[in-house]
Amino acid sequence: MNPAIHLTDEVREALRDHRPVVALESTIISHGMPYPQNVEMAREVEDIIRSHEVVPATIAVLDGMAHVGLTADQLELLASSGDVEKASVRDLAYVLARGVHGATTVAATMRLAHLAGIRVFATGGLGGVHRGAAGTFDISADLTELSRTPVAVVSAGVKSILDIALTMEQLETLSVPVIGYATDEFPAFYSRSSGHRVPMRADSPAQVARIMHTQWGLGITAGVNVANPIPVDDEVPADTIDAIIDQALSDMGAARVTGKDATPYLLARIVELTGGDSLRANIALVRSNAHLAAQIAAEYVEIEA
Ligand code: PSU
Ligand code: MN
Repeated sequence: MNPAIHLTDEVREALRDHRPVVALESTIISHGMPYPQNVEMAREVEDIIRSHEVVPATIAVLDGMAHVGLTADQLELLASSGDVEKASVRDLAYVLARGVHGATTVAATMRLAHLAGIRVFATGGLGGVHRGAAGTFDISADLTELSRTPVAVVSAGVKSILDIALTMEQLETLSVPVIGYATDEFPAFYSRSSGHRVPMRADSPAQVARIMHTQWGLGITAGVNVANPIPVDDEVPADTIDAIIDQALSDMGAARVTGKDATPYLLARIVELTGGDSLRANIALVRSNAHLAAQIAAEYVEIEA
């Protein structure tokens, strides 16, 4: 194993014994939600994964070491310290070499999970093609990473801070299977429907695991995106959230926020503008994704056995 990557005993032993493990990202903790809801969410998601007898592995860079599996104190630090850099794959070497803390995005978490031998990853929302990308070229490296790293990412679709149609097109170009979980429609994060169809559908964790195993058996190294709609009871009505997202985007333009600060700015602004309703929905969908990812990981190790 790479000397810059530290696995907890729990994660190392599970992987050695071919027991299921689910990776979790840390940008969602440090830059995606306010304190203390962020650390409560992080702990709860780990508990959900354990309730399926699956080992959770939250991933982050601490003092220049990539950690796969974190202690309670380390989760607390990521959630509460202002001193954690947002680290996508571009930034990984830079945070590691300087010995600082980095919260890993979907892209960087996929890469480290893959290096550790983990196949399944649960999160909330993927990055994608931003609205206005034709002018700004702002397309998340999450999509690049999905095109080249064989990890299945369970998410709730993408929120409409992104251009959903262009994100779907880009995923097709990058040869990333997008599997609707028990749905024919690509979910829009806060709502179950986006008006865009998914190209594929699975109705059980075993079906998802079968697609993963088949794809990687062919030597196709792309990841897989499992699009799991937010539970019905937790949905935020589309027209409510759309107006708020438009407001947040226009505030971002006025504040001249660009680059890696764009997504964290928008997420925080949406929480403010909804008075916390968006945060409750966000936490609910992460929980639901954790349940599904744990079940997929359990099925996947059965197939590999
Ligand atoms: N979308 C969310 N919550 C998040 C993110 C996206 O609803 O926390 C985070 C994830 O870590 C994702 C990253 O990988 O933002 C994408 O950032 P960027 O657009 O800069 O690639
Ligand atoms: Mn970007």
